[in-house]
Amino acid sequence: MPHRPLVFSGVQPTGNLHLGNYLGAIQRFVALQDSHDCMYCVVDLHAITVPQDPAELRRTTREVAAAFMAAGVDATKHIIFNQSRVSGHAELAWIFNCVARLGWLNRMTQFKEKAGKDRENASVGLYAYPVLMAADILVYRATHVPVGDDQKQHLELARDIAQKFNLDFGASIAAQGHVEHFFPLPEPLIQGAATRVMSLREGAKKMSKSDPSDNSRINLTDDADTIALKVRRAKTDPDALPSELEGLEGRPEAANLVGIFAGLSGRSREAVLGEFGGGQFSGFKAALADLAVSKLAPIAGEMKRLQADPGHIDAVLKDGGERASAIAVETIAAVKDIVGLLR
Ligand code: AQP
Repeated sequence: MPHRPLVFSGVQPTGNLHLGNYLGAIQRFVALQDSHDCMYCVVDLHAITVPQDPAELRRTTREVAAAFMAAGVDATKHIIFNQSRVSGHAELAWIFNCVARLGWLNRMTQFKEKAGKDRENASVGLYAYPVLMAADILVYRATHVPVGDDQKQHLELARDIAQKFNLDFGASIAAQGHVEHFFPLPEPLIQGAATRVMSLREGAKKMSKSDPSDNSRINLTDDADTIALKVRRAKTDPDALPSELEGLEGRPEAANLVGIFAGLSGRSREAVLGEFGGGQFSGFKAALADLAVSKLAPIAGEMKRLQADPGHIDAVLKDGGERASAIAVETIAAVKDIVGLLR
């Protein structure tokens, strides 16, 4: 029996939500809600893999929930919640820690990038992060995961963990009367024209929350003037825009801005070049600034409105957490029986 389609994804409450998070993830969340049941999680347990100020963590957790709602996720039809409310994430992560292999985790490039040279001093949590991510998805037996391109490797690991669990416990899964593939192999949905938005200052670097330069990213909280200014100041090269995609090769900054335009407008990059190819960047940037302001400024305004009432956001997260828990406890009970843990 195939698994019921269910979408799950998460965003870390680590501050400075940006255009990359929007185009790679949050915009997709909104698009999927008409065709799927969706669960969108503020992954606060992932955030604490690096040090966080407790008061700031509470604020940014509410901010990410506000961003989901402001972008258009309907919290009454779907589930918005914060990860730490549902203990099943951490419980399943421990069991998956015992399924995943060290060699698999040693290959994770994000750990290498984030731990940097000071690897010995990184938290164990940062190293085990992808295992918790597998648990986040599989505790709901979710089938589809909309993410940016940078999460592809972690999704592959989640699939490997699901597959190994299904194989290792195959006999017990059958004896307990479950479907043969107890866990689905979750499919990454890496879609759209901008699955990897790059820094506005350096076309080879991913747009990121932790970049010290605020001009490197458009924050989801930026007002209209700031958005327009950052687009106008975005790094470009002296040549005109090409009319064909091949002309963007070796021009990362130009490629990035064309991808952002396509992502925000819902058009293909070819169509964008069809309209602006041959023209100077100044004209293209003016159109991009208008587009970015028209799409993002209303989200920033709505986020501000929602954040003025933290009690409402907390009520949404509590309600979402209760509905998520109801699904997770069933999976955890079944997993305990399969593994042989008395309950
Ligand atoms: N630049 C990006 N382009 C497209 N998608 C992106 N995502 C992140 N950056 C880009 C996607 O946003 C979702 C949430 O990401 P996250 O907050 O959980 O973690 P992250 O990838 O670590 O975010 P940052 O901005 O890169 O943070 P730092 O600076 O801490 O490294 C994910 O689906 C992600 O793919």
